[in-house]
Amino acid sequence: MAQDRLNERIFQALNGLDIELPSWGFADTGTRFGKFYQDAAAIDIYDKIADASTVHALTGSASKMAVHVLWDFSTEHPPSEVAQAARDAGIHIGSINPNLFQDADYKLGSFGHPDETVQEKALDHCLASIAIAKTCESRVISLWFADGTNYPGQDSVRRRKRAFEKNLAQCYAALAPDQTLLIEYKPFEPAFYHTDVADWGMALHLATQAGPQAKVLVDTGHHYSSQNIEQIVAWLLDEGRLGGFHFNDRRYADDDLTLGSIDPYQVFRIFHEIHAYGADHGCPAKLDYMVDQSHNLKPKIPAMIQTVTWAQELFAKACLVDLESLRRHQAAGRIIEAEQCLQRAFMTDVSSSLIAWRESKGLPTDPLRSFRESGLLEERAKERRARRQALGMQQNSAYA
Ligand code: AFD
Ligand code: MN
Ligand code: MN
Repeated sequence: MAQDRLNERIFQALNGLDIELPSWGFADTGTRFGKFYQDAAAIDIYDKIADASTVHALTGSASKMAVHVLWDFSTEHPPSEVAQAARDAGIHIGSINPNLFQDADYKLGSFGHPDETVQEKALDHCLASIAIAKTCESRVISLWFADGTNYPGQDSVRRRKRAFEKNLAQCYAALAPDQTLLIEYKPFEPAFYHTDVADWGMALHLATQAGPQAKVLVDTGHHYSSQNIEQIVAWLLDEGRLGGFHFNDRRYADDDLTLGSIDPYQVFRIFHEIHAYGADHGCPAKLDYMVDQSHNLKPKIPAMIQTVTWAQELFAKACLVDLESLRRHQAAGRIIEAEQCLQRAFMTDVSSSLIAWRESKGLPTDPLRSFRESGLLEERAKERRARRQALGMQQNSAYA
């Protein structure tokens, strides 16, 4: 394909790609075996906004930041103030994430808890989160439930299912006409015998029961290693129930590694399904692309820049699949030729188109290098280290 035709296709695709960053991805995180603190990690919501804004300023494709209600808002930093601070920084608040897993009351679940008063507490928190979304002018409330059990016989799966249906219906009734309720599934962790919303079928059922403004959120790390994620994406697209993604990569479980770091071809195949759907329907699917990653070892801001630029590159490659030839080969059963339509697009070097697109937007041609040369990481590390000392907070570990 001629370079100008390549650029035209890729520019059009990238102009429609906007990836929401997670506020929690900029703060210190760890595993149950410990936390490796980083001097440059965000201390408060305003640091997170500054860091997300930096990623957007350098990549041009990250204009929103997801927030976690309990971690990002407080009486001294209410939603209206945070939302304005985001706008002042050139980004805006994206999805609102209730926290239905940390409170001790949720030990036996939230929406599925055997005690109805705990279910009501969880429901009240979700209703408050929907109100926060309205204050932040956010269209998306994103629900993830840690609910489940650790042992056979611990609780009734069917009772819990019906409790979810009941509580989701009440959440749904509080939505504004322009809001979407995303229901995220996860096969296990922290529950280890059964998780109430464990797979895409359960999430699809709950979304369908709730109504047309409820859709499924596909977290790419929330699948068993052999699962065909692009098949799930194709089904949900075809049902009009794919709400969006939490992007990350995994080697073994919900590892929250950098998108594309383990299996970039799988990300490409997911993006191919989205491009093919858009071509068949004459317009791109309206999806919320979101990152859900926690970088315990990598420096946070560069890791998010790496995530967004990888997503741009794979999204650009996926839009190059020759869909007409692909359909002809599929219809004729020409397996190798059909497969090569994907492989050729995946192997296409799109770097000069990415550079041209970035230049057309006034963006640095190499966002990671530009960040490295900016000195921002060292500057924020120094400023935040001093602030942590003044606040008497945990300093960085030997692995900063
Ligand atoms: C954890 C959960 C889930 C959720 C995220 C943010 O596994 O992915 O979306 O936290 O709450 O990663
Ligand atoms: Mn997630
Ligand atoms: Mn997860």
